[in-house]
Amino acid sequence: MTIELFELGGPGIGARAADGVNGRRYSTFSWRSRMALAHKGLEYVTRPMQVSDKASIAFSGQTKVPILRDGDQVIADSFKIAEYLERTYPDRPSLFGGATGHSLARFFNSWADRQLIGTLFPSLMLENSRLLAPADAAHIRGQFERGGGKPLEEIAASKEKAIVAFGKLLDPVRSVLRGQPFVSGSGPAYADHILFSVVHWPRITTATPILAADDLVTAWCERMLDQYGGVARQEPVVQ
Ligand SMILES: N[C@@H](CCC(=O)N[C@@H](CS)C(=O)NCC(=O)O)C(=O)O
Repeated sequence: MTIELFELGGPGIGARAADGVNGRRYSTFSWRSRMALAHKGLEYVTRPMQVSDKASIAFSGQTKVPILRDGDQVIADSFKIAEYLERTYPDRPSLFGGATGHSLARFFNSWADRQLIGTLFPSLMLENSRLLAPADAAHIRGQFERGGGKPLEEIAASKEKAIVAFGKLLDPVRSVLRGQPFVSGSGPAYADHILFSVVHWPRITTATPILAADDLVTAWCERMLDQYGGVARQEPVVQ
């Protein structure tokens, strides 16, 4: 049975196709699912879609990605996808390391979504939208301007402040990484995938450096990029 991952696609870069969907994979949440699938060693087919065009995911009754289709199972939401993979493929490497790890990963997911993404991403959306097809750029602009109550250019003006605030939020992570190579211990697991998705997204959608070269989180990010045959390193960065 083929596993399919529905995710955002953007215009191509270099040798990649430039048809509006077959180039970049820039959804932070779908990177969580990508890393989880790689961790489990599961093959899948990517089904890219434009954020402004929901026709290809109408079957799911959802408007957001990632969505995983595995036979007759359709799962939306990156955390639910991780739970599904853990439940359905228990003989593969564990994403949570048991019930306690599962609960802590839920906390980590909530922290990443509410604090990390909320602090950093709005001010980077202007840069992100410049990479996208016009309809997708307009969709993203409308969404973030409604949320922020001001033009995207004004939201972007606070980028430097947002980067500093984001860096401070990562202090507990640095403290953990002083004693172990991964958030989850000696090897990566789903909490690492969650954090990685947040740090990887600015790499692949903006030219703005978020972390200093000597930051412990940068070293950890490099370790994550080396995982699973370097799957995330293959995604082109913005020059
Ligand atoms: N809680 C969801 C969030 C999913 C989400 O917000 N996805 C974004 C892409 S990164 C999306 O599909 N947005 C659709 C839209 O803005 O119309 C998850 O973890 O999967």
